[in-house]
This record gives sequence, C-alpha cells and structure tokens, in this order.
Amino acid sequence: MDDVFVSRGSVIRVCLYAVIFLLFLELSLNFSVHRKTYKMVSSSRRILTTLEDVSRFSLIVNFSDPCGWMQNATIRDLQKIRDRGCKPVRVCSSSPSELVGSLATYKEAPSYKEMIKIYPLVRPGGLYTPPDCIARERVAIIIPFRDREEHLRILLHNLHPMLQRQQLHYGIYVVEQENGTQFNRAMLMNIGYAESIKLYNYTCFVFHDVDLIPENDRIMYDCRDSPRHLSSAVDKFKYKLPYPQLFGGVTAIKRAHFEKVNGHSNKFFGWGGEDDDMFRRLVNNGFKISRYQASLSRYKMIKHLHDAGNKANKRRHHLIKTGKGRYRRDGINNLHYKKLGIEYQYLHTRILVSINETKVMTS
Ligand code: UD2
Ligand code: MN
Repeated sequence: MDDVFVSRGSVIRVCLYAVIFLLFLELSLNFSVHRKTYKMVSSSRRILTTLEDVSRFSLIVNFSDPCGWMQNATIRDLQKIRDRGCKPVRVCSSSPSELVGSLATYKEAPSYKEMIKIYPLVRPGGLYTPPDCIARERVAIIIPFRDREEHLRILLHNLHPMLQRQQLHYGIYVVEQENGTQFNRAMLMNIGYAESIKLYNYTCFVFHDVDLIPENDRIMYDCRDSPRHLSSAVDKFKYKLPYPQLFGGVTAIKRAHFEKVNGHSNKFFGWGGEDDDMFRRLVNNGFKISRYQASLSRYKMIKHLHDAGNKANKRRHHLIKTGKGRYRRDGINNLHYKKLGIEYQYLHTRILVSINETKVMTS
C-alpha cells in the first residue's frame, strides 16, 4: 500500500516536472520565433548596396513575375499566360468592385513589425501583385523623403490596403536625401524614377508627398492618357484647389510622358516652385493636366512644421520664369547624384542618396 502511495507521488511529481518543462519549451520557442522575426526586420533595415546582398539577409526581392502584368491583353495572351502555369485568366478591372469609396483614414500607424503581419501579401521591397487577376500596368510609387519616419509609417499603413483593393501591380520607393543639405523634392523624384526602372520595368509613376493621406479609394493610382494631379482637395487648403496650375502633392504620370518632358527640373533646392515648373513643363510640351472630381481627390495632410533643411527657395520665381529654356538639358537626362545605399524593407524599398547642390546648379 505504502509502495503504491510512493509511486503515485512520484508520478504526480514527474507530471509536474513535465508540465514545467513543456511550459519552458513553449516560452523559449516563442521567444526564438519573435527573435527571428525581429532579427529579420532589423537586418532588412541595413544598408544593402547590391541586389545580390539581399539574399544574405533572407529578404528575397522578387521582381520577376510572369503572371503579373499584361497591358491590353487579348484572349490569346490570356491563353499563353495560362499555359505558363499562371492562375489568373482575367485582366484586373479599372474600377474594382472591392473599392469602398470614402475612407476612415489611419492617423497613427502600428510598428513595422506589426504592419508586416497586417499586410502579409506585400512582398519585400514593398511590392505587390494582385493574386486573382492580371494588373493593367506596373506602378512605381515614389516618395521624396527626409526625416519624416512617423509620416512614412502612417502613409504606408494607409496606402498598402488601398492599393491592394485597387488591384495594382506596384512597388513603393522612398528616396531619402542625406542630412546637411537643402532638400530637393523634384530631383529626389527624378532619382526615384531612374532607380526604380533599374529594378523593374515600370510603366507608370505616382509621385507622392509623405504627409498626404488619401480619403477615398476610388482615386485610382494608375496612369491614364494625360498626366494627373491627384491631390487637388487637401484639408489644409479647405479642400479647395488654391490655384488652377497647382501640381504639388500627389501626381500620376505615364513613363512615356515623363520621359517626353525630361522629368522634373533638378534645380529647385529648398521649398517651393518645383511643382509649378513641372506643370509648365507638361503644358508647354502639349499635355493637358487632368484631375478627378473633388469628392475623390480629398487628402488629409499630416500636420507638420516647415523643415530646417527645406527653407523657402528664394530663386524659385526666377527659376520658373527661365525654366522653358532649360527643359531639354535639366531633368532625367542630366541627373548627377551619389547612391549611398538601397534597403529592401518589408513594406518599401528605400534609396539613400547624396546630392551636391553646387554641382547640380552648375551642370
Ligand atoms: C507643398 C506641396 C508639395 C511641394 C511643396 C513645395 C501640396 C499638397 N504639397 O507641400 O508637393 O510642392 O509644397 O516644395 O501641394 N519632405 C521631407 N522632408 C523634409 C522636407 C520635405 O520628407 O525635410 C518631403 C515630404 O514628402 C513632404 C514633401 O517633401 O511631404 C513636401 O514638403 P512639405 O510637406 O514640407 O511642404 P508643403 O506641405 O508646403
Ligand atoms: Mn506637407
């Protein structure tokens, strides 16, 4: 009887040890899973200089996508796509049924670590291909950037779900200017164009201020027959267009059109004028600028002060006035910068660049 009692006691003790052991195992496994995620996130923030480096950090940036795109696909094209083993056999709609219209915008954003879980279909580098249909074109979203990390997180949190509903094949490129120099928004956008087409054959560019949050997902981030000014109703301007020639904020331009006008001017250092110059460039090259109706073009601008490295450009009026004579030699065909690094993060690709003002102004 005694013997039985002792053995029952030891069975209970063994069970207890087993439970403690299992608990410990569970905890440590959990920890290592989290640690691994964290490690991957932090390594993805490292500056990577070449595409090959990416594989070292287990961030596979896969730009090739035989199923991803087909412009004006015919029935025969679709058949060919199916023969290649691709599932989707229909072209994405230009106004998908998933769109909801007016949006409750996010004014805050979770950490990147959390956002990666929220947007699992976004591939490293901030790339996305619609899974159920063939996108009509390849869109590079270009964001000129410096020292607005929180704005960027909020923008990505708002853009990714919207662009996915729009069924676009897209990539998000953040072009960051190094500190200590006057900011040059237009040149950063030219660099975004030049660097993104080295990575993938984009056909459409959406140039996007980091602090503008769309309020309606029916404002399609694609390119149509004429260059588009998307952000024509901004809360900061009481949702009214301040003047008809405004071309700042968010714009969408076909690659061929952007190349026809030689991109933006590189000469606008500091705040202001670069957008007006681009408007004139397009109009003087025979383009009509189009806009969506005001109810779709609504944006919230995240509140901000003016940045120390982006002082009002005193030369802007002179540069605009004399711009016409420079279109052919000041733009994407005359782009001098130093690429300091490229990082493939989970929700965007970041390109860090250095711009030498004296060299740009004299070239
Ligand atoms: C207006 C225009 C903007 C541009 C600017 C004049 C609208 C809605 N916006 O913006 O497109 O023409 O006037 O240059 O018409 N940035 C940084 N870090 C900086 C400075 C600027 O990331 O230190 C980037 C960022 O993407 C920002 C954009 O440049 O959204 C424009 O700068 P801003 O927001 O300071 O200027 P804002 O609001 O007057
Ligand atoms: Mn702003």
